[in-house]
Amino acid sequence: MSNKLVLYNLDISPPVRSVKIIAKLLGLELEIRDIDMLGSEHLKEPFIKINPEHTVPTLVDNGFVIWESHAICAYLVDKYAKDDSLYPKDLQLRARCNQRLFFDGSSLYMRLRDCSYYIYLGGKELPPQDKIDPIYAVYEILDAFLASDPFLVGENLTIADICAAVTVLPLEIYAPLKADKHRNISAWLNRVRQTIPFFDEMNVEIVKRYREWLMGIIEKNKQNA
Ligand SMILES: N[C@@H](CCC(=O)N[C@@H](CS)C(=O)NCC(=O)O)C(=O)O
Repeated sequence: MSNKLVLYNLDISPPVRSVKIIAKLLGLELEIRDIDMLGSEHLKEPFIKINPEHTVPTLVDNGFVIWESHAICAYLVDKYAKDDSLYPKDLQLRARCNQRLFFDGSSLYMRLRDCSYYIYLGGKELPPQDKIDPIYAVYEILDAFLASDPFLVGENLTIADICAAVTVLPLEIYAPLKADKHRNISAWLNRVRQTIPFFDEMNVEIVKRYREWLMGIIEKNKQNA
């Protein structure tokens, strides 16, 4: 493969990790370019010229720019996978996969973002119950999706499983899964881990560091009060 794939990166970002996992599954080499968000590099040129929405992940494939992790994952599989199992071409399977991807982006990830921004914007403790309840409400839906199938789109792992699982891990910082209520989610997470041998390696330590970093921000916010 002669194309150079450039990925604008932030290690703690779950959507970036989904892209990295899918690229690794596809055997793609990425040139990683870190974006210093604490230094607001994402809000300045040249990054803003590449992606006016100023988000990571952003991928550049031989001059073609695409951002929004779910769109990137779909593009990478469509372009580079040897078969369509990670993002089925069958119309109804693809529609279901898209539905689960949009569910991740609009429901799971937005709740994570909401809690994290609560801390970034000065929270002196973990987010209050009115931010936690919506996470448990969305876990119920995810658990129901997984009641009849091993993966989110039936029998096989797709990009929807990867994106959603990568979001659930840091969501657990705020709302741990409950053994009695979220059995399907827990079993699915184990299945995703078993199916992708490097899944834990690419997630566990960084989520731990993310949690410690958040706790550090809470401590600083308390001192600045
Ligand atoms: N739905 C987007 C979310 C991307 C996103 O919000 N990324 C964060 C980092 S985790 C970011 O770039 N934030 C900077 C900003 O929104 O200005 C995706 O899946 O790519």
